Formats: sequence, C-alpha cells, structure tokens
Amino acid sequence: MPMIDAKPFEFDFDFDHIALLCIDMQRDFILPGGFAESLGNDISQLQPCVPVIAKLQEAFRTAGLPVIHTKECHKPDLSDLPTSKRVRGNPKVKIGDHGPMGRILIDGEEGSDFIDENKPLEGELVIPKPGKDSFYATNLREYLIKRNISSLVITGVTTDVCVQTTMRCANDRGYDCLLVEDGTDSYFPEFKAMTLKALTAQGGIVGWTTPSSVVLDVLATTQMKKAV
Ligand code: TIU
Repeated sequence: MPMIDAKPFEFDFDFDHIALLCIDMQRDFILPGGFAESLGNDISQLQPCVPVIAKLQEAFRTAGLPVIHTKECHKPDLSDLPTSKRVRGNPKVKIGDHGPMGRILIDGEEGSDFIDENKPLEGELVIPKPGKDSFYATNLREYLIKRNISSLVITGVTTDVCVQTTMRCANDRGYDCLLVEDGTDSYFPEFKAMTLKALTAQGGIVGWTTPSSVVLDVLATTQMKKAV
C-alpha cells in the first residue's frame, strides 16, 4: 500500500478501498447566470480547479477506481428545500426561480447539471443532495459500505462550504479523507487557504491535503507497475 506525501503527514493510498469524490462541479456554481452569481459571487475564482479535476477523473478511471459525483439541487416541487435556505441572503433570483439556465438549483435543469469538463461517465455514481453535506439525505454511505471504500480523495467546490462540510461529515463516519489542494476552489481565496489549514491542523483533526501532482504520480506509477 503506497504511502504518499501529504499534510500533516503521509497518507495511506489504499488502492483496494479508495474513491474519487467530485463535489458539485455544476453550472449553477461555475457558469454565469447560476445560483452562485445570484448570491453575488465571483465565479471566475472557481476556474483553476476545473482542469485539475478533469485530470484526476481521467487518472482514476484509467486505474479502474470509482469516481463519485455529487450535485447540490432540489426537487422541482421544492419539498426538500427549507425556507431558510431559499430566503437566505435575500438573492435577486432564488432557488427554484427561472434563470438563464432554467430553474435555479433544481434537479434536471440545465444549471444544476455538471459542467462539460467534469461530467460523469455512464455508470458512475451521481448523488443529488439537498444540503452541503454529501451524506445528508443521500445514499452515499450505503454505496461506500457496499464497495468497501474507506478512503476518499476529495475534490470540488466550494472549499469552505460543501467540500469542507462533506469532509468533516465523512471524517465523523470513519473515512480517511485526502483533499486535493489544487482540485478545489472557493469564491474567497482566503477562506480556501484557512480551510486547508484548519482541516489538517491538530495532527489532521479532519484529514489530509496534498497537491494533485502527488495523487497523479501514485496512480501513474501503479499503472506502470501493472503494465510490466
Ligand atoms: N455558496 C457556496 O460557496 N457554496 C454552495 O452553496 N454550495 C457548494 O459549496 N457546493
């Protein structure tokens, strides 16, 4: 089992029990006219992680390892949307309202779908989730148990909201989580930096972080060994 360089110390990259988790790479967070812009965010801040996640997805697929995708969205009848979430921040366009990419953050609409660069392949697990935590009101836990997955390589947006929340909730459920430093972004670079620090402080109280180059190296090296 390879040990890879990470913060705050080495991470066991266990090929038999690991998956890539891609959090909320959706148009509503990354493209103009979506949920994020309605909240007044600078969506250009999320661009750098997009090609990094695409590379990681390709490498995990090539290695035959699971790639899991979450998408934050709500049912068309809004029955899973708390009023507190709909009205929070008093946005001009609220969740469920019509925008340039269909109804904002509603499952099945153009805006809630994945950006082209990071979309799932057929057969990969896609988890619609109504909250920031990928375990809340989803079947993620059941899937991970069934596949005997105990470690997660985490990517996606945004670092300080759905990514951090999911990593903390995964940690509480016993998963070893490695957050890819350049495979995640926030609308607020300073929040991203503080989140990476907070997650790995106190001896890795929530988990580990490492750059994508380290993850890509371990995947490539293992593929080379297999080929020999
Ligand atoms: N607003 C913000 O930073 N994020 C979210 O609302 N959802 C996710 O992080 N996916």
